[in-house]
Amino acid sequence: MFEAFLERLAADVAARGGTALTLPQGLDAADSSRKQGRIRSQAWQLPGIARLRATRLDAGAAVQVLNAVAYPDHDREQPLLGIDLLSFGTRDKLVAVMDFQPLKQEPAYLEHYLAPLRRLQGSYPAFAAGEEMRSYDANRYFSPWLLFARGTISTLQDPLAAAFGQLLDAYWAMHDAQIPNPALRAEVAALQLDYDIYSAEKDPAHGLFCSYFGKEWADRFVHEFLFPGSATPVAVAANKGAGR
Ligand code: BLA
Repeated sequence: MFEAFLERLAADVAARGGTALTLPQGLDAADSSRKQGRIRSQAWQLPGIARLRATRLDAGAAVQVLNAVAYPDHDREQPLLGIDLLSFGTRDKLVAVMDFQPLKQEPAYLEHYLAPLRRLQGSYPAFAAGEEMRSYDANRYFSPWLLFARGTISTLQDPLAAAFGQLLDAYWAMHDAQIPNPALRAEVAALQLDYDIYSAEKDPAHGLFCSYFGKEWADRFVHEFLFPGSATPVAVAANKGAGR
């Protein structure tokens, strides 16, 4: 089911004039030597978006994933687009998170950028049940109106398919309404860097990557592809300072 979602995302990227970015050697695809599983990733640049990345993990009925993040150009302080969809077929379990991930938590910022997401959440009660976060801090780079559910595939798959398309439409509409401001560059760059460092530290997927593709590949994937800001010298120095 997530393959159709990825196709929809890729079609939107193409319609917006996106161009493919080159991935670090060996991170565009990997096959598990331990269990049945294949991971594939792509990234694009498009007008106003410095980097949109997307990953599909296909491990048959055990687990299916679509994960994607859009990083706007630094002259835009708008939220990142964040998507994390996981389905565990053998357990009839689905976890879906879709958000406009805010760089700031100030009420004026949230009201300005998140009104469309708030409306969308209002139309999908299944994704507005206040599902609890265990590894992330819900107040850091997540919005109060994110679409988030853990439940069965049978109950969530139809609303998810409908909500996914509407989420993309809403994100592009918000994106198109922004006027870039070069004065924002330094601040937005610093906030996006912090997002990468924080996300690399908290991402609950590392264990899953290790179990399929080994620790060495998993570490590279997290720091060089998913959250490349977490591999910059400033991030490495910060982590050393924190004793990690
Ligand atoms: C949760 N994401 C999870 C979990 C896994 C992944 C295994 C735990 C499942 C659970 O909580 O029930 C898996 N994350 C992945 C995989 C990739 C990944 C396979 O990045 C592969 C690329 N996570 C994101 C983004 C968002 C996000 C962009 O990467 C934003 C929408 C959210 N994932 C997110 C949240 C949870 C989650 C909020 C619940 C974690 C928690 O309870 O704190």
